[in-house]
Amino acid sequence: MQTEEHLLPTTALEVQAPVCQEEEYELVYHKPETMVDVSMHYCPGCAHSLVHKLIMEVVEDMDIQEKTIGIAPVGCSVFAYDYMNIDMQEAAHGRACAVATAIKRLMPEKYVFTYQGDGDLAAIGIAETLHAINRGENILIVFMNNAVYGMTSGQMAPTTLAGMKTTTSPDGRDTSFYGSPIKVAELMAQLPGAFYVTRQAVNSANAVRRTKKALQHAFQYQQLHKGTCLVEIIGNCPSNWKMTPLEASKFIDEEMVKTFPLGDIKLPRAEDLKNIREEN
Ligand SMILES: Cc1ncc(C[n+]2csc(CCOP(=O)(O)OP(=O)(O)O)c2C)c(N)n1
Ligand code: SF4
Ligand SMILES: [Mg+2]
Repeated sequence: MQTEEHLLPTTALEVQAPVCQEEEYELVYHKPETMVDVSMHYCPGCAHSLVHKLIMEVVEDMDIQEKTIGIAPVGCSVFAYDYMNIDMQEAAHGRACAVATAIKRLMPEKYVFTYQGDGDLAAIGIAETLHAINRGENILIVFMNNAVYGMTSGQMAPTTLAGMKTTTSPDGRDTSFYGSPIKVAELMAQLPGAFYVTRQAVNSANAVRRTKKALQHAFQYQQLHKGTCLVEIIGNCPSNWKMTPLEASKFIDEEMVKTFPLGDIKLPRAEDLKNIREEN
């Protein structure tokens, strides 16, 4: 009896698969060694995963894995400590800046950063954040602003846009009743302890590159002990915004940036940057 192989046309059997040599390929992507090699729990297209990677790329590029301590928040990114392969400490909701203050004061040679959402930082944690920056704590605050409480199913946050529908503002945020969205970066930049404040996004390739640059600068500035760095990042929440990731990216360009314009808000003075050293 004939096998299926015998029934195949001979030409199909003669086609040789190309032999690929690894060195012929250009490496265009690698997962930083500073990340744990596990799947993340985030929804598809969520900005949290991308920003985790950017932070960990900077830590890898600067070769400071052993010297970096991150503070994880409460919110969708509560498990950041499972993904970032560095020393991490979980903080209660809103308390990351207070925890970071203690760690940095005890170990001033470490690079210390908090990673916080807008519910965490701008609602329950706004007092801790403001006081830490006012004191000029030498920490980096990475502030993920996605305009909702993502983890708890999309309630209105202090940063929810005027008119934006959320589960607790089903007719759209009425600013005469709830107040206007808080512009955290502009507010905090007023404080004397703020050294570097910028607002970036990650909804396009260029925006991702700029965000990585901002994070790089903020980590380097920590060597100077001259105050707090705040990198606000306009994130997204496709699930609670009820959009596809592509629609969410468009929404950022068309709506979010009207309230939260991107760019540097407070830059260090040139004379303050003289003593930055290359870590690697
Ligand atoms: C003291 C306290 N209050 C409230 C909660 C409930 N809670 C958990 S996550 C969250 C909001 C998180 O939103 P955000 O910080 O914006 O993070 P996202 O999930 O959007 O990334 C709240 C209110 C809690 N865990 N602890
Ligand atoms: S609920 Fe929103 S913020 Fe949370 S993981 Fe999903 S998309 Fe990201
Ligand atoms: Mg949020």
